Amino acid sequence: MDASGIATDCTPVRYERQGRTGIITVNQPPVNALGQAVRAGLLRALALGQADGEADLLVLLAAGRTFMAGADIREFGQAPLVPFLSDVVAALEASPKPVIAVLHGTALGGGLEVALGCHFRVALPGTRLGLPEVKLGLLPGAGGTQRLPRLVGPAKALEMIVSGDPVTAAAALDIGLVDWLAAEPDPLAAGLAFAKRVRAKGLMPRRTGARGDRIAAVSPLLFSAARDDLARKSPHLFAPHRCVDAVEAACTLPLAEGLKRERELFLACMNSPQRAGLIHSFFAERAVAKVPGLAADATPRPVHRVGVIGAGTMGGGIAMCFANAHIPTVLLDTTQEALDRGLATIRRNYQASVAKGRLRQEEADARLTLIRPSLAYDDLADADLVVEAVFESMDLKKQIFTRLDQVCRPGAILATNTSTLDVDAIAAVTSRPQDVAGLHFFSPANVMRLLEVVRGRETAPDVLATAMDVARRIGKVGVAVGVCYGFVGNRMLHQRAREATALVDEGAAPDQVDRVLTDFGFPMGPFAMGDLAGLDVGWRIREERRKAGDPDTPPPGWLDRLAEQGRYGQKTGAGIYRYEAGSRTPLPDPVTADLIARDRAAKGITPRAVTNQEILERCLYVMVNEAAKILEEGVAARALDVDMIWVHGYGFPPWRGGPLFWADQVGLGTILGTITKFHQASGAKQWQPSPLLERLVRDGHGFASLN
Ligand code: T1G
Repeated sequence: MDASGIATDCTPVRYERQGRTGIITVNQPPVNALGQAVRAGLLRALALGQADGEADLLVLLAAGRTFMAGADIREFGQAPLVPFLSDVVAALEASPKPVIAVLHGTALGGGLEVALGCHFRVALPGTRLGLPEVKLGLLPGAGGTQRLPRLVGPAKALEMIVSGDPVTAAAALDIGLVDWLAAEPDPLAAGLAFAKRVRAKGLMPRRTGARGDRIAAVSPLLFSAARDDLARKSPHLFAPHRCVDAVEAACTLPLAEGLKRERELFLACMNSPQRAGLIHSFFAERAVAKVPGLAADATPRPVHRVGVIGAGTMGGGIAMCFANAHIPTVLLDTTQEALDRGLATIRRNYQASVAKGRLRQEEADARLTLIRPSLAYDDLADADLVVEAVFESMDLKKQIFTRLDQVCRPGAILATNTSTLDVDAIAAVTSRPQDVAGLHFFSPANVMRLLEVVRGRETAPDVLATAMDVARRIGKVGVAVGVCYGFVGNRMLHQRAREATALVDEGAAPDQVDRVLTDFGFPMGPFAMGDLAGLDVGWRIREERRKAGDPDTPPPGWLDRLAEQGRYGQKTGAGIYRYEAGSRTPLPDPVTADLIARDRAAKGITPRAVTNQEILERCLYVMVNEAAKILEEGVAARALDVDMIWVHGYGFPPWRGGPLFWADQVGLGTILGTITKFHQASGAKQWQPSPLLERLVRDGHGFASLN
């Protein structure tokens, strides 16, 4: 009990009074998520505030780095716990005493809905406000779809709720979402200052739910246009369409019925497999940063200066990653012409961002100055980390690492961006294999979020910790993997590509295979992807592997014939598909169909009709089987690591959670049965069922048991 004689501790929510202002403080680290204890604490603290005869108004704020950042996502999928958040919001709105919410950090989801139930809203500098529920396969379920339109109008509300993107404090003031931008950085000082204003003006509670002016006579065209837009942009997603339904209800129903409609739509989203997939992706993306078995005392080494070798597409993109994180970077190549070309590409990329309003000119210029071109290895002498990004030649990489070993200071980390080659073999040419790792970026390196962090046999724990920390600093989803051909992502991709090509050999058309995978939710299918990456890339790798006598690499087929004719894909205007001038839309090409037919004839294959279901099973189940083998070998530590590699590196639909989360939803017994059938029919190695998969099925477990 404090001096005021008021019970002050409703942990994790506290009530106290300063003068005539009741203060409700939420304190539930790390983000003040609105779990059951916080919701119950809020109701108790609110009741204390109402009962406190000395308090004529209330201020609601949060301790720590942010106002409430939403409902507690960990509660989802479990039996709902009272009090419901919507009841807390309703109680705040019904308060006879004015309630002022003071927002700082990230006022998101249920946190912003709590603020919408308050009568006034104050934002501190730097605050971001949003309703990101749609990104979790949900919609604002505590009145946000009904109150936000009443405050900012249905058009702005639709934009915020359907996109899930936050707005800045200044933008929130502009649209009427907040009433005042506080100057001071302290929530309590801001709240007390605004309370004085409310008192001075004699303002009474302004209940958002009671407002009707902004939702009167809204044209139905607003919602039909939103639905048309969604049909084009995200036909697969369930939640965004429900968001439109909910906001439409705000404009067509009284509040009580609108809230009921919102609840129905929220539960429909909660029960959708897409919600499960997106929430798995949310937590998995954070879990991958915690590498199992990495000693807690493995402290990252300081990385203040970086070197990148190779000013080509990958090297230039990688240099941009570091410059974007304000890390000075030396970009090294062998000729001035290569450097000039690389810098010109980087400059073009930055200017394109400026032109799209994504980057201020001065920021683009500052980043460009952080990239210093060089022809001299000596310029890498004081680098803390060097990333080699030259083309896939083991001989060349060994030469480079031999040179780096001579030039770089002791303790510098030497990383290779190889996508398939043996990191241990590269490390072995140096006197410091413990300082060598793989940093496998994905093209375009400055855009794709995935970074496979490859730990070699001798990579030191603190080197792995440093690489994971660098991934975080440059905004990547770093996933630790072991050494094998193709590591995790490309090893699985290789199996999918082989099945896709075999399906065409047997009678499917490339565009049929691609359409099955885009209908599944991939942004593009394997053949359109091949045309984008360049058919010459795979062709050269297959040629190298044929020369090395690899039994796994099939003799040249129609894909090789296309590359031999210089049909590399988009970059040459034709590959598997043809492309009209200036267009990137893949169009079936009779030249390819003819090559396929001739190739089948040469192999004695009579083409057959291939079903879409067979295409889906053969392309995806072969990946699941390969992933199980990868887990068995310890090349990936957890199923969620594999999921995040595919979601962030290969466009696996995030609402499906990743290949292994999806496999659990399909049912491992079903998948194993089909794999066994394919193995019996073909005897092919890739269809040999993984013993791990067989064990999971036998024990009645899913891949989730390996997280
Ligand atoms: N619930 C539970 N845990 C959460 C959480 C949440 N809402 N948000 C973050 N965490 C955990 C996270 O897992 C991590 O845990 C730690 O907090 C730090 O997070 C009814 C239904 C707020 C911008 O979608 O966007 O409200 O790994 O690493 O980079 O209508 O977290 O340390 O163990 O991300 O500084 C809506 C989700 C929920 C916001 C901070 N709200 N969170 O980013 O830290 S649904 C959201 C974020 C809802 C209502 C609906 C970010 C952040 P650990 P972090 P950060």
